Amino acid sequence: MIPQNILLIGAPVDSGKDRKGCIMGPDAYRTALLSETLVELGHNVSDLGNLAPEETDLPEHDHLVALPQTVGWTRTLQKAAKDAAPKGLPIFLGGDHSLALGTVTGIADHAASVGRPLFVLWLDAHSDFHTPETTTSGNLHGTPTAYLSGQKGFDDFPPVANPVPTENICMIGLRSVDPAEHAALAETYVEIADMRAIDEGGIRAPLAEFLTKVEAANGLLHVSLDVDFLDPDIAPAVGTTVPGGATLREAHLAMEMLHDSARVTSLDLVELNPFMDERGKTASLMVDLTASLMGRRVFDRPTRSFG
Ligand code: EXY
Ligand code: MN
Ligand code: MN
Ligand code: MN
Repeated sequence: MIPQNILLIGAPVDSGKDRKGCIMGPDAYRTALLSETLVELGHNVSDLGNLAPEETDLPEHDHLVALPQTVGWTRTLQKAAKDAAPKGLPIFLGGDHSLALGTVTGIADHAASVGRPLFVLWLDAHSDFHTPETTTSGNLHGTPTAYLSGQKGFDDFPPVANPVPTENICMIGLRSVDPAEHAALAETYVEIADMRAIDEGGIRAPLAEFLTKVEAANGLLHVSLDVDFLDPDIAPAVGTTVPGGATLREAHLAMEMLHDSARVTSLDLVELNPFMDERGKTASLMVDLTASLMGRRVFDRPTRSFG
C-alpha cells in the first residue's frame, strides 16, 4: 500500500435538491472516524475543514432549486479542487451530488494543466445526466455528469474549460434513468454497466475494462461515489434510494480493484443524509468502503485462488 497525502475537504452542499440533511454529511464522516481510519492504514491525512459557497447575485430560478447557491458552490469547489489536486489525493466530503459540478470540473482543469486525460467513474443508481433544461424535478444534483462533460444548457454556471470526453466516463450501478437522460446518453460514448449487467456478469468485468482504459491513457481517475449506488438495505441514509443496488461485497470489490489499479487521484463521497441514518450505519459503511479504496486488506493479493 503506497502512503498518500490525503486532503479531506468538507463540502456540506445541500442545495442540489429539496430534501435537506446532506449539510451534516462532512461531520458524520468525521464522527465515523474517517481520518483516523486512513491514518491507521498509513496515510498522511489533513482535514481542511468545511468550505462555504461563494456569494452570487443571481436571482432565484422559477424551476431550478436553489440555483444561486448551487452556482456559488460550483465556483468554490472548482477553485478548491484545482488547488488541492497538486497537493495530494482530495476526498470531498458531501454534501449532495451537485458538489460534483465543481469538484470534477476543477479536477479536470488540474488534469489539463499537467497534460493528463481525466477519467470519471460514476457509482450511482442515477446517471445525473439532466441539464437545467431537461430536468423535471429542478434538482440540480441530477445534472453533474451533463455539465462536466460539456453538455449545453448550463447558462448560469461557469463555462466548462476542460469538459471530460464522454468516452472517459463510466457509470456503474444505474437503475433509475429518466427518459430525457436516456435520449441524451444515447448520443454519447458514456460506458454504462447498469444493475442488470452486474446481475448477469458481476461488477468485476466492466470495472476491469474501464481501468485498463485509464491505464492505457495514463489517465487521472476521479471516483464519484453516491450512497444510493448501494442497496438501501445496507445504506438507508440517502434521500434518493432505489431498491436493488450494489451489495456490500460488490461495493468492496470495486473499491479494492480501484486501489489495486493505483489510478484513483480524487474522490467524492456524496448524498449521505445523516438525518436518515440508523446509528451511523451508512456513514460507517462509507468509511469502510473508503478504507478498502485506500488499501485496507485482510490478505495481500494474490492469495491462493481456488478453481
Ligand atoms: N433523475 C432524477 C432527477 O433528476 O430528479 C433523480 C436524480 C437523483 C440524483 C441523485 C444524486 O443521484
Ligand atoms: Mn448521484
Ligand atoms: Mn444517485
Ligand atoms: Mn437556457
